[in-house]
Amino acid sequence: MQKAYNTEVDVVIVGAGFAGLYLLYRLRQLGMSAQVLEMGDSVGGTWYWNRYPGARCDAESLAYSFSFSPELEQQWQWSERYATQPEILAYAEHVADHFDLRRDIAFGQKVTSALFDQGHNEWHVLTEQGMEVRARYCVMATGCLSVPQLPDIPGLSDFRGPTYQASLWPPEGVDFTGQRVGIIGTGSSGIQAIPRIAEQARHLTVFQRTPNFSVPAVNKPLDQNWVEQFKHHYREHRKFHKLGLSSGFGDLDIEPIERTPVAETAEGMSAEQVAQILDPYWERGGAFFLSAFADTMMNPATNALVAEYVRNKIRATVKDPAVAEKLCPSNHPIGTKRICVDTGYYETYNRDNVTLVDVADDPIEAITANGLRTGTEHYEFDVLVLATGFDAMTGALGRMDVRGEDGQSLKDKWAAGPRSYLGLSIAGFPNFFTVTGPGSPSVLSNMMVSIEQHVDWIVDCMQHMRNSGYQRVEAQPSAESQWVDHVNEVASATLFPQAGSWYMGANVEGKPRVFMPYAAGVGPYREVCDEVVADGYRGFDFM
Ligand code: N01
Repeated sequence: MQKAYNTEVDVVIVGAGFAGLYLLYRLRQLGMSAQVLEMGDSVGGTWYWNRYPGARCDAESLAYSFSFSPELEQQWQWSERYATQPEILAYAEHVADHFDLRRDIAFGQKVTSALFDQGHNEWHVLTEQGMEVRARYCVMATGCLSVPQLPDIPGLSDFRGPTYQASLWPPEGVDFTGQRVGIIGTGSSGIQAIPRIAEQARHLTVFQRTPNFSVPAVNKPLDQNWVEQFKHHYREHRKFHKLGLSSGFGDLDIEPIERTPVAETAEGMSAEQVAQILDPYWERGGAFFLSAFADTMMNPATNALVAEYVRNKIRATVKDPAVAEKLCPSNHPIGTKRICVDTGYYETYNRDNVTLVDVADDPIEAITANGLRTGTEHYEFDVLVLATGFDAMTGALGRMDVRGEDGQSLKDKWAAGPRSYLGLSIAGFPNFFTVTGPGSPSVLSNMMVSIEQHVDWIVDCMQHMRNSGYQRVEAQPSAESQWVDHVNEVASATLFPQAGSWYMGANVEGKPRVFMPYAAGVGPYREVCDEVVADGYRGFDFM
């Protein structure tokens, strides 16, 4: 039975992932009341839903964790360099229990609308299940990759065997033993799932439309002596993650080191010189690989050399040269689609029970009752797995009816792409905040670092309003426009807009092509947010 919930609170929070949990914790400390509405049956957000085999984080465990409680960070023991989904979910549950957060979370509640009542300066939030909550503030902690994107392939419902979606994986897991499996999608989810499914399945056919760049994770169990020493320096590590240019990722050593790129550029270097610099990064593993040269994401010449280095690694790993060539990405600069971090991905194509089908050359025409048909062939399988991604960054808000001042709809406002001041606040939507929204570093950063920074900023703003007796805060349209221009300007100085990525909304039919995150890094972004506050909340109107 659903427990009684709070119908009138100071803050209604949508989502009980890490953002919703930390926000609830902070509000309690301030003595503000809150009600969280969560679609899932437990906490954890992305880590609650994405239970596909092989799911694990691509940021190191000791960095991908909350920093707000020294007690929590000392107490929680991570077991591997990159934590698995079950371990991260257990961590989220531990946080919820340890801080007694569940009593203000209503589970199984899908928010359908959030409407601003301007007579009372409050939000009225409704769920599909019939809950209604009124609150002074509404905070969307809905995540950036929380709305699965199904492929627009004819015949999906004709398939007679089971179909599993990576981001809606059954909690009890799936046993592929003895099965012929087909998988569509070779982004981060597919690249993590493929090696694990291949170990179990009788046969795995991978349908690849675009190859992605992937670097080895070099995952390993954590040595607890090392962890103990690392934790000794936790405060300094956190400082680097929050203020540095590495966007909160890091390449963890016991002693915190501000790692600067080895070289400003690779332009003009020979392949051998480039390899000399990149080899130690490749051997250490992880996405930090992209930080070896300062201009990888800005200079096509450096980018091309780094990309070729990875292609040569693929060629050296995959035994069949024709398969290796199919796996070599060539249609986007490295890093402009989120770089993948894998365990044994390319090696998987050396297995006898794995076939790679390039559906860029021979497009998928339809899913059939017992497999999939391309222009030239029919492939049979018993189980279909979809790892086809998300309607990223704006997907969750786009599916709700969010209305601000004068009934203005957020969908209309964002029809040509998201507009937001600092990725935190939207002009025309008073007392409404987004955590890690478009226009902030968000998906380009370690999400835990960005979540904590946004939540702290939002809670400080609420506290400022309480102390000053304000009822209402809203971004100024001119501040919002200037910020949107600045976000675009920063993006256009990079190579990011050259890829048809989900960062650009390119994976969703009809979605405006706009580079959504802020690409300047978490340190510079934090400085801007702090300056805005120091300057009397520049760009905000209070009433
Ligand atoms: O999704 P994606 P994802 N026919 O959009 C293919 C985070 N994440 O879930 O590129 C054929 O990257 C599509 O092909 P194409 C991380 O930020 C993190 O894998 O459009 N193929 C592509 O190959 C990541 O970037 C972690 O040509 C179709 C794939 O599906 C983000 O989530 C783990 C198709 C989608 O790839 C999204 O990753 C997992 C069609 N009709 C995810 N439609 C870690 O922390 C789509 N595709 C490690």
